[in-house]
Amino acid sequence: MERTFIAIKPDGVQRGLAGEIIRRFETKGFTLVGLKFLQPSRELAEQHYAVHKERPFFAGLVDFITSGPVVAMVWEGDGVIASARKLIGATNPLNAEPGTIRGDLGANIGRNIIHGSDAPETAEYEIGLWFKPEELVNWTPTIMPWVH
Ligand code: FUP
Repeated sequence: MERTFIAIKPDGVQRGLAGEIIRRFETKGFTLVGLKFLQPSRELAEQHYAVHKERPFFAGLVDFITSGPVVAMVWEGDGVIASARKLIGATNPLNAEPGTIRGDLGANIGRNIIHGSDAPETAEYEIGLWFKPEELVNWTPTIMPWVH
């Protein structure tokens, strides 16, 4: 079963959107297997966004993601990596379709509320970066036969 890493960024937490965002993943039918609330260290943020380290927005991005608490999660389900990206919407909330999290709730590329892994390799890397194996719960909700 596929897993992806999702983080509600400091703007989403500060705006009180955590419950709304978690609800969208739950009602879609995905399974929560990891959840923690933390203010990321600079080291963690720099590792998380390592692919962007040469980009002009990197320092500001790290400042932002370390500026307050984040809800870090691992969600599981068939095709969850690509599906989560669809639920999240385009990187720039101004281009994100209505109905998506960024399209409905965000208005600025630098304050785009949520992160979701973009591919299986990044999902594996990010889950390993943010969670220890024993922090992930292997379980199957009894509702699953009704979803799939
Ligand atoms: P996404 O995968 O949709 O989160 O987007 P990217 O990995 O391309 O970018 C990571 C984060 O960098 C985005 F959430 C917002 C930030 N960013 C900027 O601030 N400016 C840019 O021009 C591009 C990305």
